[in-house]
Amino acid sequence: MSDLQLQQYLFDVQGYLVIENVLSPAEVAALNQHIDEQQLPTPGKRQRFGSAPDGPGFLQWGKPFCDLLDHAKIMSILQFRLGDCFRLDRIYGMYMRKGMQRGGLHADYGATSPTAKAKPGEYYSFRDNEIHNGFVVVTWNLADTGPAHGGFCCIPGSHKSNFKLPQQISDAPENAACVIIPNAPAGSAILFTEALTHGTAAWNGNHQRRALLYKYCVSHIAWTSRRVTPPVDIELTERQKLLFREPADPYRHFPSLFDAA
Ligand SMILES: O=C(O)CCC(=O)C(=O)O
Ligand SMILES: [Fe+2]
Repeated sequence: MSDLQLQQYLFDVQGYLVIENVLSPAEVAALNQHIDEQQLPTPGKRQRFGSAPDGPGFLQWGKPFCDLLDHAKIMSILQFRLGDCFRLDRIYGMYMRKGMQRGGLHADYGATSPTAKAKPGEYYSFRDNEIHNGFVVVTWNLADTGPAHGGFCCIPGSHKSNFKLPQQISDAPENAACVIIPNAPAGSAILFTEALTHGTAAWNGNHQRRALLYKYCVSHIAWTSRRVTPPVDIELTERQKLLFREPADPYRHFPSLFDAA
């Protein structure tokens, strides 16, 4: 079995995947250096930086941020759920310092999504026109995250759940054995479907959490009516430019990203 088949199996079963050593220590250091240069306020009430839409967000901070848009190690995994035609929907960075509290568990699609009409404990039958998995996030870890520190947390397999998240788990995810904080060292990428029930665990690390989140949609759906715009004066490849296109029907009005590669 190829590595890709293994990744496909695990991504399908778990709803997320951690790929280690995608970025070298030098690449991680370069991205962190660019972030340092922004002189952002100390993380506190705010956990996010460099968000877009609107504008290009942190992509404007340097080419290394743009190189991640279609990094070779992630494209074939994005293709599992998004097919050949997808677009960049939004981006933001996350930073946290010791003592920062957790966020709530959530899912954007499926039984636990805010728009689902599922009742707790009742089987939720999916309708044909429901969007389940059209949205995949790539989180680039610029600092170690995992059970000892905090960071991204999720309920593996929950993207396939037919029942709404029970209130007990939502109230105290830190006490629920089904909620895990995957080990994801600096230089790793976490890919997850937004149908997965996930969230942010409290940060206990002595170091600052730093992550860059790139969120991709199948080409014909969009999360908002606002768009990430390409950075100014940074040269993008033809394939990277496609990621900034307006939503459109795959193939007919939105080209395959894999022909241009
Ligand atoms: O990495 C995290 O802390 C979770 C971020 C999140 O909730 C999301 O990307 O939708
Ligand atoms: Fe989320």
